[in-house]
Amino acid sequence: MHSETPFIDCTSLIENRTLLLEHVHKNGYLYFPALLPVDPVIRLRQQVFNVANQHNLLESDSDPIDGIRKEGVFICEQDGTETFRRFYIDVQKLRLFHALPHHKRIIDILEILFDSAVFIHPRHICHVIFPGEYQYTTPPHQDFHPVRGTQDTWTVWTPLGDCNTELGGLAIACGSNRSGFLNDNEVRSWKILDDNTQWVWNPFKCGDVVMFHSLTIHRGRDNVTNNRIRLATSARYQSVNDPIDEDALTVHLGCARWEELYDGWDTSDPLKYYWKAIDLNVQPAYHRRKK
Ligand SMILES: O=C(O)CCC(=O)C(=O)O
Repeated sequence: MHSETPFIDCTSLIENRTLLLEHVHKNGYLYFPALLPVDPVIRLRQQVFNVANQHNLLESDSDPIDGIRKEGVFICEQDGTETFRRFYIDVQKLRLFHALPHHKRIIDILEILFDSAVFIHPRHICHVIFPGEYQYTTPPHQDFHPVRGTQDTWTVWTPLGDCNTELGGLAIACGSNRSGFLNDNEVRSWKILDDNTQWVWNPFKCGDVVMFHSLTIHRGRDNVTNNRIRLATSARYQSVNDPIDEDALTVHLGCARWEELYDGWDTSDPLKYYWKAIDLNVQPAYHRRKK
């Protein structure tokens, strides 16, 4: 059990860039309770769980919005099963999943933070966390390792629904951004995280949002419920002027091509390929260069 203190509410800092930057430098995160209106967040929750239901992952006599997993069913991003892949592609096809990270309330804050126009990476993640099997709980990590491009990339983590102690959620190692870029294996294995690490976490309400720097160490918390699935999304943002890794412009996990995801969307939907109209400094994919 790790000691945790609650997030500091940063709402009052939004109008003052100097205070915002001070908080960011010291803590590595920004926490905004009730930043987003509940309606689109709940609608996305409903849509993702409807997809889960179509894939036979939910208890048959339950209401999909409650996210009750079918007894004995467990899937996760790392398990490499066809069941997960098929489900995840259908989640990635949801237009709202790609539209919600563009919400004005998020972009307005990041514009102040970056002091420039914001570029929204199109590669979004849906965190679908089944209960149990804690070996798959997301270990501590820095997002710069998978994301690359500029270190001044920020992640916005949005729980799709209320998230209590049992459901878990996201915890942040307060101030870990100040340690610089660390050896990924040593972070993931907890080797360089001692007992003095100050973890921040508190229960989340639907509409709350946590933002953190790409060097800030964070982790998922175990979902210790009997049968409830935890849902969250994470999206990444940077100044439009900074370099971006070309893989950040692909679909998460490479599970599909954009053409496949866009198949059922309106032909003239402006959200399709929006990044192609922006003059970006795209770098060759770091992880493919390494292979
Ligand atoms: O939602 C989770 O369980 C983990 C999320 C996470 O690690 C991330 O957004 O990078």
